[in-house]
Amino acid sequence: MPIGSTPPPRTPATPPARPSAPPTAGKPPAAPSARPGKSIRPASRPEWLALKTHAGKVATTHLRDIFKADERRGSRLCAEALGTGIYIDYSKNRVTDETMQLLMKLAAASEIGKHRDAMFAGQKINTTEDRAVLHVALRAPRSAMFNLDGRNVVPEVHAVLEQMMTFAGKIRSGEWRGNSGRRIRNVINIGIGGSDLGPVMAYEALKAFSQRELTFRFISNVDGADFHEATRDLDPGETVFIVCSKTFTTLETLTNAQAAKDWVVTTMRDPKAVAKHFVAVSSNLEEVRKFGIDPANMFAMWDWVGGRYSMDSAIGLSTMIAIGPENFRALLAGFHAMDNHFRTAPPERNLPILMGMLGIWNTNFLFGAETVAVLPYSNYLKRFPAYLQQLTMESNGKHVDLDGMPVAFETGPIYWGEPGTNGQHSFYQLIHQGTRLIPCDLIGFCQPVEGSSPAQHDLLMANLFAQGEALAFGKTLEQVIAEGVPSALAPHHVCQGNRPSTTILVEKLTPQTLGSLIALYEHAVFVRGVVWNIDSFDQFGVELGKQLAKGTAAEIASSKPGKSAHDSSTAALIKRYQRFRKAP
Ligand code: G6Q
Repeated sequence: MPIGSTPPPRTPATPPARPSAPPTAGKPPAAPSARPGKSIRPASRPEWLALKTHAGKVATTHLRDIFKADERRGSRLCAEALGTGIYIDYSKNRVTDETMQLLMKLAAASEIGKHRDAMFAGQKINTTEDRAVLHVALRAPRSAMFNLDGRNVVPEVHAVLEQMMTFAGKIRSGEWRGNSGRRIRNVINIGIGGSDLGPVMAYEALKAFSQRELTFRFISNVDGADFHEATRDLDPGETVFIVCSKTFTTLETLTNAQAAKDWVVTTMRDPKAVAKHFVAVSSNLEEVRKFGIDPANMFAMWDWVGGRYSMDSAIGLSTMIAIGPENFRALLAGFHAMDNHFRTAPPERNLPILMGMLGIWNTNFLFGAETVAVLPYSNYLKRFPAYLQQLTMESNGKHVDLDGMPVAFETGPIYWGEPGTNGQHSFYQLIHQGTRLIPCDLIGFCQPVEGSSPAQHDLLMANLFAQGEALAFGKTLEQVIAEGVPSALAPHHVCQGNRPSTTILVEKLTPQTLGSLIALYEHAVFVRGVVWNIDSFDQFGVELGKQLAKGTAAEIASSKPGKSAHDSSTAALIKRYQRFRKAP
């Protein structure tokens, strides 16, 4: 039994066999541009090795026994970030006091504090791209200083915020009119990845705070169906498009922006309509101008903000229009409060460090847990797991370390999830009774959002608490038999328990707490990246896809048969597609 109290099939003291070896696993290739030997290998740290040895002991213990031995565990193994409304209970993780001490030793040896301070100081910690990582400056108060190459970036951040506030105010009040003088009723964000997932997630999460008379839609996919469905029932004369693209070269976004431009110009029979119906968020002024958007209608962003860390930059313009400038400021204040907590709280009470290190424990030591289920008990957070997938997996899905050397352990786990209670009626079965270990993040709120029933909220939260309990303690054979289940069926009813979960309990879902919650995950991802000694801020895998699609698109469009540059499988698939496709 891999998860119950009996010994697991894999010995935690030896690294789990990689189920699907990454390209460089096995015989590591030469790393020409690497800087071998520059930094210590995480897995050879004495603190890492101590955790490995220790994991062997913990593997044979059950949460039932751990809880029985310490009545105060549930109120001891928890922490709160003051001023954020966020409390975490990590007592249902398979850790002992010794585990936590060893994890804190590994955190200290990895110099999390030093790396964190380097990020806040604007040092170029994204070494592969030679860039600073300063998303924390996006939510800093006007009086703060964040220096980049000797220049304080905060005034620029606030200048863009002012520009956003003016524009958002005009759309919300109806002062901004379309080309034919009509009021704007629809706001459509065009963007993909980091220029989409944050805005969609925040809009859904904070819908209760939004101006309900405005319609918000989000177009990301290059699949024309996305554009069609988002616009088919709208009047272009009442619609404004926010084209969000840091680079302003992304195929999907530019294709959709062009489709939007054609739709507006053709329907309104006026090329000048672009000025009233399009704004851009980008760091590429030249491309924005080339596309035909007036630079006065462009909101700047900077290369020191990674796409997946950009929802609190001008990429959040749709969010600001939806919830209003004051609420947007509260969202930023929430991010900032968690930044301050991360910066100042002692490691053993520091939420991002705790969550980051527990993730390391579950991934690298406790049976090599391959995934994390994010289970928000709030329907408003239905896009939160998708948002976290990008944040965590694009950041920490890396196979080489900062020196370019292959890592000798698992890095970023797979994040997935759905809101509770819906998931309870489907995939929770595998979490409770399957053979895999799936640590869960259970996220809940003490108060319902205005308008939803407090009685239903009690039921919702009862489910969250019940799930955490069931995952940890399960149901023994003795209990099953005592319930009168026939002995032949009894094993099927047994839930082993011992499934780890962390409960994140937030006072109420508000713009402020949402900001703090996101920053909590951002910094937990950072902590893991530091321990693994990887670059959490580049994304060359994503860029490969961007490059390849362009060449393939040109080939599909060409009617001339020629020698394909592709492998035989891809070439045959393209040929077959060309035979049956509908030419544009
Ligand atoms: C995020 C990634 C990626 C990026 C999109 C969109 O960290 O780099 O998801 O956000 O590819 O890029 P643009 O904003 O440049 O269009």
